[in-house]
Amino acid sequence: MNPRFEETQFPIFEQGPAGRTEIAPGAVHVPGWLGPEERRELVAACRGWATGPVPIRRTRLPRGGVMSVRTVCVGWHWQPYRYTRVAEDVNGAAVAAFPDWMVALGRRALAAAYGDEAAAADYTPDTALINFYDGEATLGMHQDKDERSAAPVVSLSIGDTCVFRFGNTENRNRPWTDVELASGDLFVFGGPSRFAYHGVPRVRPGTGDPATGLATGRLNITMRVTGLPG
Ligand code: MD6
Ligand code: FE
Repeated sequence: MNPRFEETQFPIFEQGPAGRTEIAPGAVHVPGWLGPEERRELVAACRGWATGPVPIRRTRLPRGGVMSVRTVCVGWHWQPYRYTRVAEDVNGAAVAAFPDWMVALGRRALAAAYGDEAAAADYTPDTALINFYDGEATLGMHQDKDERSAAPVVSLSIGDTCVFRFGNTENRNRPWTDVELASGDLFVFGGPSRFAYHGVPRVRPGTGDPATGLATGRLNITMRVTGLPG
């Protein structure tokens, strides 16, 4: 087939409409959105951030628990339940800068999910949480509400497939929809779904693609707009 077929038929989407699923209003799943080269580049970039200036670690929770997911941040450092420039709860270092190429990637992701080029051009994420899941790691149902902005969250997954549980905006219980997020998938959370509860009840070890450079586990990158000054 003409390799430019999708581009010429559906100029505003990076995949044809069949490649996007609206899970709820404003919540869009685009399977396989990241190409092989982009997956490798993201894995390499995340490996770099994992070593410093603030090393990847399990986030401590205020009541004494520890998250099973390992996290490193860029742009702003997240700890429950606020953003700072300095990681007081880790080593006191300032987090790595949010790179311009990631702003561009976030804009392309928004355009692919919503097909709204104007909204995409306006989107300027300033922080990303990078989560690494081993085979046992899970993430409880939560809302992303520490940002002072209702701009969408862009989520990229690489490596092992997980079950992503997408709930409602009222509480952490049903109704929810379970979505399989596989390597290369894009998920965008915005509009009426921006404050929906969501979580990761399980990953599926051994389902990833080692060609990304990630032999085991799952990498998830969520870009956000903090709404914080400078
Ligand atoms: C994850 N992601 O997929 C965890 N939050 O590993 C999130 O918590 C998340 O994927 C907001 C929007 C998209 C997400
Ligand atoms: Fe979240």
